[in-house]
Amino acid sequence: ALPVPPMSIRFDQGAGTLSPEGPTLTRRMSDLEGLFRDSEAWAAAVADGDPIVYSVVSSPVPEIDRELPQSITTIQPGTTAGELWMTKGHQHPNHQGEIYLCISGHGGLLMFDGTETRWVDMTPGTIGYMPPGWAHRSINVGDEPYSFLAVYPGGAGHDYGWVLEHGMGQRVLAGADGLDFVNYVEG
Ligand code: M6P
Ligand code: ZN
Repeated sequence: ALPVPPMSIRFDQGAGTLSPEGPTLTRRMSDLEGLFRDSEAWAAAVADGDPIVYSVVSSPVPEIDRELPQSITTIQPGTTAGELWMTKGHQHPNHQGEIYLCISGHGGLLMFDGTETRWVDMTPGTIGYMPPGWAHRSINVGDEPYSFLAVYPGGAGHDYGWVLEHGMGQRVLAGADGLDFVNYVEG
């Protein structure tokens, strides 16, 4: 990836696009293998149309050291066997920080350092801070799409295996009376 000049970047909320744009990513249910508590319900959702769970549009700022890339993630509302739709979640291999700014909808930021979990409620205007060493996953807890801006060091990277190996400490289910937080392993 080549360096880019100083620039402004516009987000079109209606279209969900950035201009100028960089890579975009669409994650369907099949991309979230091994992450939902109920793997049979996950497989049934994959078989039944494999819905889009979230998309990530990026600016053209490259993911290389000393650059500061940004992306906007939009998670659709939904549940799989009660578990709220979410991102895969990842750890930064070299333990670097990151911020999220909620743009629209209602979400939550689940963080896990291997021992403790933390939850940040995300409504428009909220900035969630992920310190170095805290794996992070975003969850749509509302009934409309949840969108947030991410800003992160270009060399941060994405370690998805860490989450498959360690989990995220907690899972977030849609309860009759709000959110239900359950232990990751035994659910
Ligand atoms: C945010 C940032 C991105 C990340 C995306 C989706 O936009 O943290 O770096 O890729 O969320 O999350 P995940 O990579 O866990 O699927
Ligand atoms: Zn990250």
